[in-house]
Amino acid sequence: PRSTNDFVYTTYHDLNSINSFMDMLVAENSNLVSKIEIGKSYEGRSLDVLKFSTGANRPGIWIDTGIHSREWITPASAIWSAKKSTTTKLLVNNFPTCDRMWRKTRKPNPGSSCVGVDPNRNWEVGFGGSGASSNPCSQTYHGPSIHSEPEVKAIVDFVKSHGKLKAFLSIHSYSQMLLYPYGYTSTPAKDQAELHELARKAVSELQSLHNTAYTYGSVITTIYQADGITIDWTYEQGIKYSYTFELRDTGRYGFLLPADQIIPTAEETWLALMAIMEHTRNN
Ligand code: ING
Ligand code: ZN
Repeated sequence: PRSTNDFVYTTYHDLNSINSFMDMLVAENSNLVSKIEIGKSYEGRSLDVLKFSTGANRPGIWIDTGIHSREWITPASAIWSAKKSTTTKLLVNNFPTCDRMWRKTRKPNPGSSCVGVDPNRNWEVGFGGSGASSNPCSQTYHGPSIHSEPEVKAIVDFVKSHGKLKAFLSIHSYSQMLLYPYGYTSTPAKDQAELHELARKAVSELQSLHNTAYTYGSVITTIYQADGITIDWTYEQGIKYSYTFELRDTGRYGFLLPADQIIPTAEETWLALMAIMEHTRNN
């Protein structure tokens, strides 16, 4: 494609194609969109943030997708939302094509033949607790130390240096859930009532489009104890509106969600994102 108008939103794309989408979007909307390289992955790929901004020193909203590589629907939705944002804010990441079900980072583990760390167990808050594994072969291996993964450290540095993020939305798949802190403790977050009510509203907006049902609540009460997760760290950094989405579906296709569900998923998710962004702006 020569422009983001020709880009095919109804299929899953490889990293090259996603990178060229980002560059085209920046070129076409240079007054709104810019690309910031916040670091490099273990395998040396750039970690790029698309920044949607109309003025300096404004508060911001972070959205990450594809931090777990096999969750393909999440960058696909983000691409659609990034395009949509240029006409009415989001981020993409990479995925290896060699193992479609890969989840973790790519860094080798010394002394083990198993590769990678779970980037959703590598964060400081609750690091190393029982809701993560110390076994390098586990899908939820927390890694050798806090923020050991370059992909996690890059986001940590970005969040700290930005200093004004008001919302942090970390998009995963699958299970159709909207989750807020905490995962590491059953002590309710101090903003639990507000986070819960906003989740209810966002989920009801989402369901209004295609009748897709979401459950919602804190991570620990809705799924399971999970230690060292992204949103517990961002919440304790003072980013009140820290949420994780688990997009479609509930298991029929799981990570292998058919491409004909990209647009409906993106469209319904957009409504929930708007509800959270509006509330963030007004509070
Ligand atoms: N599931 C999440 C996982 O990392 C989750 C569930 C979400 C845990 C948010 C903690 C916080 O186990 C997926 N699909 O990655
Ligand atoms: Zn995930």
